[in-house]
Amino acid sequence: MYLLSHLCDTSITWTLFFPFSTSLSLLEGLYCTCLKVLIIHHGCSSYRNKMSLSSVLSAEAIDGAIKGCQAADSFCPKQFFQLCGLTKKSPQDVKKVFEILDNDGNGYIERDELKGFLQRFCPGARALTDKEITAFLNAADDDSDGRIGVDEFQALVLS
Ligand SMILES: [Ca+2]
Ligand SMILES: [Ca+2]
Repeated sequence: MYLLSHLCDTSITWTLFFPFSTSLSLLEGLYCTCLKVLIIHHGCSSYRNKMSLSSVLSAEAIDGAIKGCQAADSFCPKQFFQLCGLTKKSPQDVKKVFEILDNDGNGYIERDELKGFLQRFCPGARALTDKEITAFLNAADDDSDGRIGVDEFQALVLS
């Protein structure tokens, strides 16, 4: 990937230095290559985002936490965070997990994102029930705006 982007940068520099000796089709080709590299880069960064959960938590701990709340309405956020090992992590690591759970990246975890909470940890896990989502919000939503901010999430996990 580095090699590709390096190559792309070199091509841009090259066309800047020799703008008139380069044929239009070659420029178009380079433009397409750069676009492709950008697309590949973008794809990789979202892939990295998805992967960083396992860089914070071990697969075994996540598995244990998911197994601990398999039955509907048995999910307890505090217990889940303890079992998956997040309560022992740094505020920065907790923030990383928050950013993964904030699927649309608007800075808050909302009800619909809480519904797929377990699935962010394990794709095959069940959805949270309405009752569990409400209990989750009640436990975390200190300013009562109906969503969980990063401070509220860190406080819930680390307190
Ligand atoms: Ca969100
Ligand atoms: Ca809130």
